[in-house]
Amino acid sequence: MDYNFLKVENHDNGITVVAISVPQSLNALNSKVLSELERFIDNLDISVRVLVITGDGPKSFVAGADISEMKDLNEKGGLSFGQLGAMVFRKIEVLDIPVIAAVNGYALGGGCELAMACDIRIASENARFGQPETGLGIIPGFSGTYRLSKLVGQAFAKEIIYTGRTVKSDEALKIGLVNAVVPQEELLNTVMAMAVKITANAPISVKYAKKSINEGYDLSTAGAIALENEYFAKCFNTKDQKEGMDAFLSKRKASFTNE
Ligand code: DAK
Repeated sequence: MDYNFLKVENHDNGITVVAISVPQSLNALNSKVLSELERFIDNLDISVRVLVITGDGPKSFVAGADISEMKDLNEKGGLSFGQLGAMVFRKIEVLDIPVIAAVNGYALGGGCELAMACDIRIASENARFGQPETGLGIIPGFSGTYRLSKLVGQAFAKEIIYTGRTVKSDEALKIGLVNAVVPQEELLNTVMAMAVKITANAPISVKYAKKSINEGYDLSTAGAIALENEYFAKCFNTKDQKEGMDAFLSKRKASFTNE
């Protein structure tokens, strides 16, 4: 499939890396880029086990939503632009496979929001996070008020959003916005090693674990426990559960078939 703003690498170990590539704007997201990202997500091959999202080039993951496109929007236009981004990011969040953000530089505004829609964030030392929207006369519009509060708690989310300040990678790690920080030259290798570890496990288990964590988060304690129990039980319908346990008891490496 052809893309103008995405560079896609399909590795034969079930890992796909997609880089947002809009060099003239530090990979800012305009509606064409968002629509392309949606098409890419909708057409992801069933054999892909882990998706990695990164930014093209050494400087920026995504420097936000495209300010030149947003500048002249009215309320109706703002609503549809916000809905497009929010919908694409939600598709990423609920994908059946884990999505890792390899944050290789600026992750501002919509870039921070894109990273937060991923399951796991690994940042390079030069990564810079932030939600600078209040300085532009808007608020985060791709679900950033919600996801940042969820990830780092309301106190930090409010401070970061009200001030619009930049969060360096070491602070992002401290407040739980990212899982790890590594030197830039090690970023993709680190992410790929993590992805390989995930692909060694039973795909259905990884999928149900993701669904249980995501869907359980918005439920009551009792509801979340009941939901986990349902997904746990479903695992026993799979060949991979038999294989995983048989392999353990036979002291051999499991060979999962995603059945
Ligand atoms: N949009 C458009 N162009 C951008 C851009 C952006 N977000 N970020 C950078 N660029 C462009 C610059 O304009 C510049 O273009 P030229 O002048 O070369 O033509 C080029 O990229 C290189 O940028 P700089 O020259 O500024 O590079 P520096 O290294 O000096 O600075 C920077 C890098 C990332 C610190 C700086 O570019 C910067 O502050 N960029 C803006 C970051 C930002 O504010 N991002 C948040 C955008 S707002 C909503 C929907 C969505 C959103 C909100 C509401 N609804 C409508 C519901 C989301 C909003 C955002 O994400």
